[in-house]
Amino acid sequence: GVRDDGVLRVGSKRFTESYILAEVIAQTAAPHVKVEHRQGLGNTAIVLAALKNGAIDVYPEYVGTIDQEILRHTQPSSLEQIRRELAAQGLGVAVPLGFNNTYALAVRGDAQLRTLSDLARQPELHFGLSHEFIGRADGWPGLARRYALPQQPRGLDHGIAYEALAARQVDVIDIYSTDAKIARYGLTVLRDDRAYFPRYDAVLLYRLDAPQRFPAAWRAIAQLEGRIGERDMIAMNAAAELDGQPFAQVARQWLQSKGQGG
Ligand code: PBE
Repeated sequence: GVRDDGVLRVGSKRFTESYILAEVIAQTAAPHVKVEHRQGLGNTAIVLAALKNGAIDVYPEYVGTIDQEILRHTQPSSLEQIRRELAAQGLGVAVPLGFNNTYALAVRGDAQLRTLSDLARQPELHFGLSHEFIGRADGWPGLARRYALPQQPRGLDHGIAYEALAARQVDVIDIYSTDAKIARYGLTVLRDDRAYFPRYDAVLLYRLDAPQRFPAAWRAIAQLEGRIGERDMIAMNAAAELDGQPFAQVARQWLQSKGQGG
């Protein structure tokens, strides 16, 4: 159950953007409430379990992930439908942050490939895909089916995927479209010409009791709606991943640039 000790707990998944967004949420709430960031808890299933059992109150998630991975829909559903089903589990979704971070596949810039359909004609390509992507219904299994891909992917950590691709250990990786390393490594992101991937708009997934328990903090957090554009997010990811800045500092600088920092 909920530890009702007056502390607002923010969770994050184990990748750069999730840590940064959780810091933005935590620092936004900090003037109003005691807040704790429980960092890098794990994959979607683990962070969701933490939310449901009250270990955390809110975390940054993505609409496509909620729809397909959490609610197990195979067709995109309306936000209204998503809201209804989440509410039955005591959860809410709100505060769209302002950008889409979709999965996509990418290859080195010198590869003569443009679309996901092109991959089916190159069975010798080596795929190195993140573990969660390989296991997810909206990831590899459905993608391989949609595009009739014959390759067998090998699992790797998203944190080393770009380096493995550059070192030619693999030829194709899954990327998150707001990753700063796409531009840094000059990759070609393959066009999803059969419209496989849904939208992964960043939103907050939270316990329905959180806005009532932390009204002032929640009003501040709600002000984040629409404030983080795709460029902002890529720049923050770059500050952390390419320049090695700590997540909390990246979040603080972004908040200050928006006139909301302390
Ligand atoms: N992502 C990219 C999402 C899905 C698309 C890794 C940011 C996630 O579920 O975390």
